[in-house]
Amino acid sequence: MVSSTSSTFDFVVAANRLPVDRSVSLDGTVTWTTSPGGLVTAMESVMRDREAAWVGWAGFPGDAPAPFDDGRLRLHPVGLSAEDLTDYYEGFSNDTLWPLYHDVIVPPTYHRSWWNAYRRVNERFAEAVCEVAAEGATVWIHDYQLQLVPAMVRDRRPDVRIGWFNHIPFPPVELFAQLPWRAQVLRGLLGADFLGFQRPDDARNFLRSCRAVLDATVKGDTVRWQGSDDGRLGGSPRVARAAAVPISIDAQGLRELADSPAVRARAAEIRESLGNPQVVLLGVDRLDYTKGLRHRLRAIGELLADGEIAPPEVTFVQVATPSRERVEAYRTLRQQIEGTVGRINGDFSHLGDTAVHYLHQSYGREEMAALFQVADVMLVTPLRDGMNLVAKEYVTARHDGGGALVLSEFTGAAEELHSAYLCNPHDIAGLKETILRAIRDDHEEKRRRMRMMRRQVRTRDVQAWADDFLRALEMAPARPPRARRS
Ligand code: GDG
Repeated sequence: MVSSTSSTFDFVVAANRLPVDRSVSLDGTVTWTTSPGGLVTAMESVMRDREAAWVGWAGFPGDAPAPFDDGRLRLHPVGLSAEDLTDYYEGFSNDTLWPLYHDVIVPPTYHRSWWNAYRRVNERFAEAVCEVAAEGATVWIHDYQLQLVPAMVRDRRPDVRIGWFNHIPFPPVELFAQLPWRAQVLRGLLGADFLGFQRPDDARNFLRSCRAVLDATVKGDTVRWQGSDDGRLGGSPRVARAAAVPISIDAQGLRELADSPAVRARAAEIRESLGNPQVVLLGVDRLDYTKGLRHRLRAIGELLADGEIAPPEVTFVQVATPSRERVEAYRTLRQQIEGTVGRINGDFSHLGDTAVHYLHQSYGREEMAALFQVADVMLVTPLRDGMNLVAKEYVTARHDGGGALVLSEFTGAAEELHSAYLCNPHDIAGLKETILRAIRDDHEEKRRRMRMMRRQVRTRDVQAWADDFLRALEMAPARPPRARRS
């Protein structure tokens, strides 16, 4: 470990958001609470024995608050103005990159002013990283919002080791090539020593893009390139390795929570309040066009119309967590979904028997764990999803061995959860059949499937993910020995 002064750290994480939320009481007292989530849990354990700092936005517009400590972790806020939020975050990140990287389900919007804001904000993150990173530090940069940071840090600090992890898919070069700033984004990423992706196909797509766009040399999973930021040859040589390191969940923590008397009692209460149906179908998603909500509702609507399912015996609960509500595509989606739910309920609900329970709200972790336990069939049907943690959470929370998972082939999770009822959400007839199979298959078959998936998530949990990533980063660009199977 490199010795650290009070302001430099040998392990630095950079992510769009800090892992804390601020609340201000009426008398003006500011308190910070740790935001729940797998990334925070995973990082906590890798940061525990190190001098570590986390660089990220504090969650409100304006000047950055002064750096502060949360236990042993130094939190280093990056300030974003209201304009940065509109152009860098809602604009370039969520209305350009997000749709482009998710198979252009909606058309990406390309604005030069958004790109300029993205570059400007990435510079700010890079400066903050360099400020806190000790000589020879390990820097772990997260996600599509910060793709230029690896090279920006590399240019300033050749001494540090840089890893980047993409939480979302990396698109095929045929789609990526649309991006007017495709070469700049790849050059940005090539500042890293190791690039981690959810699926082997994402890593391959990235490597192919490097070859096609930058004319880089790709051998196996390693890319070599010598260029400079203005596109002329002759910059400093870059060598990076790109591979799949699929993210996971804190399986033990969730198992313990789901098994707690309070959560079990709440699960029973929820089932009762739904009128004790024979089958509860559940969906839990951010309200996002990638999650396949329209297709799912289409299938449910048709199953109700066909008389294959009907309340009160079968009921569908859809939690649609509010998301990105200032982006037009999300506002349109909400209108469409709510219109469809209204039509389905108008046609198929009866007094006291609701066909679709639609909840546009966020819930606490306990409530989510209770909902998972109530679900006889979990519907995870995205059109494209980097991983989808909900699938892994569901199989883990059903510690009683019950339940069934319908899972889209277009999720990263489908690469690991082979025993799910896999579906193509675009094929409505096929989706309907798969839902019916998941409802009607015999108990033993469903238990067998759930058992295999639970074991998979337990052995490849979020800790294993973080360990694998850091091992690959430590060795990069060499290939680390085969991942240990516990
Ligand atoms: C991105 C990638 C990748 C949802 N509603 C509530 C709530 N949640 C929790 C879920 C789950 C998480 O949020 C959502 O994770 P997902 O993986 O399903 O999806 P994204 O938000 O799109 O995440 C994705 C992920 O990054 C990690 O790399 O898997 O592919 O798109 O944990 O349970 N949690 C609580 N209340 C809610 O209302 N407490």
